[in-house]
Amino acid sequence: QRIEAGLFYALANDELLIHYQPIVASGSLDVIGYEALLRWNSADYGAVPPSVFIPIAEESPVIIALGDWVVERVLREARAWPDKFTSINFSPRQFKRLDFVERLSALARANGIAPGMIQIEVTETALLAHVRHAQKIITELRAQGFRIALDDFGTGYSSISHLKDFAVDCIKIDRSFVDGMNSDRQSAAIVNALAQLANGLGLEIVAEGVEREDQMERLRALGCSHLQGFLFGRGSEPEQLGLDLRAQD
Ligand code: G
Ligand code: G
Ligand code: MN
Ligand code: NA
Repeated sequence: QRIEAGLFYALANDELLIHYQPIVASGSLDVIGYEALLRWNSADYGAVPPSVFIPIAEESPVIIALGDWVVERVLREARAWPDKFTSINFSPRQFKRLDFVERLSALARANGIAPGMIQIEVTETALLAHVRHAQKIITELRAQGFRIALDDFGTGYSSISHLKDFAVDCIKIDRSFVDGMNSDRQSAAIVNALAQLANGLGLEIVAEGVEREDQMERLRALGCSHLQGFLFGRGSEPEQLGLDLRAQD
């Protein structure tokens, strides 16, 4: 397939990069962490969004090489913000790599990053495709001190029991609920219920897709501790984050 071959080419020819999108505390609006988002600027196809190439990569061995590249790059770049956490997306196919946890631990150690500053994001739907293996990997990751977030929570085949079956640290409320908050009662009620549930379970909660002030105010009032979205930043290369990377290396 062209995209698959294109990704191998991209890996070899430096066409990939990571954008970091801020996650803020809803009270102070301090940036407390970043989500790492993979970007592909292809010489042949232009900017290809991950929503296009990740699903294709997941059907191919290239997902393993891609995941290796992302982890290596992100942990190297995250040295510039040791006091903030970094959240990395994974598809559970990437957990199939036998030394996944070991490799992540080794890279964290080599870069002097505390595992507690690294958060792994996975979707529920993806976990359900590989329940037993995913549970094993999540247990191992948490034993090493890494954090786990359930991404896009509330979409797909969601169930509150997943919060019990998969020991996670954080849930990320899908942006469709944030979008709907002002137009339908259901979305606001769901956000409110999820925030209460998270607080009751001692989980962190991040509301995604916050684009406007009124959404921010609303989410604060509903008890969301953390916010992410274009209102606070779209995501940019590390050089644009206002951090002095020259202090590194
Ligand atoms: O950035 P964008 O909204 O286009 O991302 C689309 C999807 O791609 C999101 O669901 C996001 O979780 C996923 N994604 C972004 N970066 C990575 C990555 O490095 N690895 C994996 N597996 N998925 C990613
Ligand atoms: O599935 P996941 O949550 O990992 O997807 C993250 C994607 O959501 C990123 O690719 C990013 O581009 C996109 N995103 C982040 N903030 C916003 C926002 O405020 N509005 C919209 N429409 N998309 C966003
Ligand atoms: Mn995500
Ligand atoms: Na999400």
